[in-house]
Amino acid sequence: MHPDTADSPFIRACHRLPVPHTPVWYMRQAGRSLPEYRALRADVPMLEACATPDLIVEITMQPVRRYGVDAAIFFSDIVVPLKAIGVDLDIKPGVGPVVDTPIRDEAALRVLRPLTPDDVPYVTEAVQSLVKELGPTPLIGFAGAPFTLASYLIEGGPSKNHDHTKAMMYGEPALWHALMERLTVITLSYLRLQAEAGASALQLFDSWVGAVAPADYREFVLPYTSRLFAGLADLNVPRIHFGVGTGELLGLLGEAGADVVGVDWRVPLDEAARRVGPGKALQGNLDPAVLLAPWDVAERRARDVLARGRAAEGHVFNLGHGVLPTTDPDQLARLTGLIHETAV
Ligand code: 1CP
Repeated sequence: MHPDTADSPFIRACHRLPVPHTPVWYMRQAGRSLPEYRALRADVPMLEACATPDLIVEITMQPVRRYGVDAAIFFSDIVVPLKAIGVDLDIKPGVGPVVDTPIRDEAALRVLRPLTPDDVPYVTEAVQSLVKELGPTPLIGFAGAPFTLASYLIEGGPSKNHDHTKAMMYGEPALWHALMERLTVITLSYLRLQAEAGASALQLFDSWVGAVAPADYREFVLPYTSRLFAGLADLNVPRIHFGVGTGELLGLLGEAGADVVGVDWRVPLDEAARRVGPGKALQGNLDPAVLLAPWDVAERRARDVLARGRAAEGHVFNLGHGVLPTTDPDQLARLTGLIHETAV
């Protein structure tokens, strides 16, 4: 980790310390909304790009150069560690992760062996290069959370209702817990190696966990997310916990033990602060689709997010989910300027 990142607005906000301006970065800031990204990726499949250190570094840097955001997010995907241990999967353009043989029984679990740094040398190498190149700008490492990874593995690809996933969770709880256990071991090693290589913060993406009810979250998911955050505590890097549609789960996400809770656009930040409880910073939560409207509309909405964010003990400005591919990069440039210029 670069010594100056500790004093950056992003890391300070995560620790709920005073900041000169509200820090801002965007989920999927590196990706299809950027022409320079599309040019680099034109002839390179997604998973090949994710295993090529020079490309990882360049794509991670693109939005930092263009927008001057307060943090970089490591360019990769949540399925990269699964691919690295031998799960037969691919990322299909326009679809997302697709698993050749979905995991639906005990025998299929065997492929989910523990991950070691030797499985992902390109991740360690790219993190180390990025930390040098970024200087005082923090690098966020990340992983998919066990529930969200389980959904891709069980369904075999993106899913609207997570039917097979919930069928296993409710109908074969022993198999479910064995799968979550293995994914927790993999995810913990993967996050730790990114921090040990120099990442300044870690974000756990539980994008699809909003599909479960609070009581089921407590029984089937919380034991694993709690263990993950506890297993990262000694690293002394801020831990961010993100999900979509998690309004009813915000209290439980707070309980899971992260330093920062991500909030999508469905719950205003002042109400989210109440639901998450004390001792946490919040990250969010402008609706990404607002950036498709004219700037004056986006500006008004962004100012409202900033104002409500003051109810939180620390606030990292972000969108409620990833940048939509059709977003005009100039909107994100204007938004970044607005966040930086607004008095805290
Ligand atoms: O062809 C392409 O350009 C592939 C599109 C793409 C990109 C740019 C995918 C496939 N993944 C990514 C990069 C990516 N994925 C990042 C990059 C860093 C950044 O944020 O700038 C990150 C953090 C992810 C993480 C990720 N992948 C999540 C969690 C975040 C989220 O958006 O909720 C999830 C759910 C995935 C799965 C995935 N990978 C790709 C797609 C299209 C999807 C979603 C598919 C679905 O709807 O289920």
